[in-house]
Amino acid sequence: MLQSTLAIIKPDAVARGLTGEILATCQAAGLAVAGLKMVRLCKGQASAFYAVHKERPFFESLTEYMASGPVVCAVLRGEDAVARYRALMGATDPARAEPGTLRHAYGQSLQANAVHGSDAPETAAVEIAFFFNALEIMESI
Ligand code: FUP
Repeated sequence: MLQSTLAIIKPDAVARGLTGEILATCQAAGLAVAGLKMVRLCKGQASAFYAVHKERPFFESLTEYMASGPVVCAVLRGEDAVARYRALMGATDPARAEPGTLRHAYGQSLQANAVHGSDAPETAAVEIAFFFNALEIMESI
């Protein structure tokens, strides 16, 4: 099924100049870029984005980190894009991520793990709408 998912290149990866490489890897894996922007979240916006984790012990640190510098957000589209991009990202902890995955290649720690990806089609719809309006998402690419 043709799906869209939200990818975020996190502050550590943007700061290290990895945006182009990460987007190229996604495209080479058959995920088309249907929307793209760089934003700097404030702490409140990062907290809203990660609200599902607000009771977790790492929430404060995670949201500080996500607001620590610019992030690059992309709408990725393709067949089964949600699951395929999750597989391309690898495990949350880069130390456990398989070779060939983005987090294995670029992640630095459990928190600074280079990339985010939506975990289900329903979540993807909410997360895409958090960052993009309709005009900013290409219907066909
Ligand atoms: P993922 O879906 O792989 O991004 O992972 P989660 O939704 O479980 O976690 C969201 C983010 O919280 C992760 F990308 C990294 C961060 N995190 C921590 O900093 N510490 C933890 O123990 C777990 C997650």
